[in-house]
Amino acid sequence: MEQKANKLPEGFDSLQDAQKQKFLNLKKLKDEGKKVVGIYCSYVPTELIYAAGAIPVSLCAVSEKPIAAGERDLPRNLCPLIKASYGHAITDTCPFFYFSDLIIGETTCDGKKKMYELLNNVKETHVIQLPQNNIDPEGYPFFKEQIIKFKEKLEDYFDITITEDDIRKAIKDGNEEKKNLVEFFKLSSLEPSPISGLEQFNVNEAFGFQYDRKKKNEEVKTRTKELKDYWEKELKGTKDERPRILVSGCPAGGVKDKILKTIEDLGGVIVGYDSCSGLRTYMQLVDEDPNRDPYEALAEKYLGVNCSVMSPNPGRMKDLDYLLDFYHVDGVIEMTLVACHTFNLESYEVKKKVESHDIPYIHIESDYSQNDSGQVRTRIEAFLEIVRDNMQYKEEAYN
Ligand code: BJ8
Repeated sequence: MEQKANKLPEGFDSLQDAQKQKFLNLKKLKDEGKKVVGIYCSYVPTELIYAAGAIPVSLCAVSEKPIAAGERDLPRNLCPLIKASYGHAITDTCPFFYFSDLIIGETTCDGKKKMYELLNNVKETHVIQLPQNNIDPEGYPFFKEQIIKFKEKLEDYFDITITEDDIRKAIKDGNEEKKNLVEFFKLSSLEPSPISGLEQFNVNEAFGFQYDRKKKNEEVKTRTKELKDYWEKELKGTKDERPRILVSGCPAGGVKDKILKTIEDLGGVIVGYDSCSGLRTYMQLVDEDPNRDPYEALAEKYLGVNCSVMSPNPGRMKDLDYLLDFYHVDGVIEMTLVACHTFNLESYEVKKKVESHDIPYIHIESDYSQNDSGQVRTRIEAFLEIVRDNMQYKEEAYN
């Protein structure tokens, strides 16, 4: 049956060209009858959304524009990511929110979970309850039950049945995608890195808006191969003096230019991310053992996301040990968003961990505005000098 074409939202004309294209791709799928589910977090098992025949889209907002609208209902001293996400929703200026049939929230930080209560007045929002940490074994059966409830919500809402086979297939496809992305994120462990961290961030973001999973896998593999070949032919055996930086902390989409671009403009190279934007998110696969309960396997994978909302959160420190060595990191810049209490508090432990590797560390707390861009630039510039001095000192000491 032919589907009725969907309307364009009012704010469509003001979108950037790349945004328009992503949106038009999604609109085409909606016009063909595809269902869309909006999500905000790495704890949401997207396998179930695919198993429901729907497309998951990430709704975390990265623009300063909708914040003023968000502050009409939300307190001003809240994280910009939450205010911008909510502001977009109430002003209907996020094309992806506009086309989402259902929204999935999760009880991560206090700000997000309370925001979801209000968001439910704008569009139906189902909230997945998370345990407080991922080290207490009792959390896993609890989270497994939440995953089953999430599946039942999708079945009810879309009036469908999701079979175990659907879920197992989605797990298999998801693992394939994760493996390809891991290879892509491994590229920057090469010396010199064949890709800038900003480009890596942008490419990963663009992959997120490729809704055809087969095509996406092909694109990831092709781009990885191109870069690997480039390294073999042009870079292998050459020396790169740029400090290798790991960016840690909150999602960085809203401070991409202010922080990520500045690091690289000032002569650093971002080689990895200890955040929801990098290797860490894709490293753990979902167990495909046919004898294993798939909900249990999903619970194990997704509770393994070592976000600062977990308390305590020793897994992040283990991830850091791995990432610092794997990417041969020279310096760590931790970026936290203003009013993100969990990441801001955890920065104390991150600093200790990084410095135990004899690697310089700096913590920059910022928001989506440009008010502090001069100050941020000066701090990054000074930090890179410290990192360079440390690199030189180590080279002299060990050679
Ligand atoms: S798994 S990082 S996507 S919660 S909204 S916690 S910045 S105060 S986004 Fe996140 Fe999931 Fe964790 Fe990743 Fe802080 Fe702001 Fe809360 Fe935030």
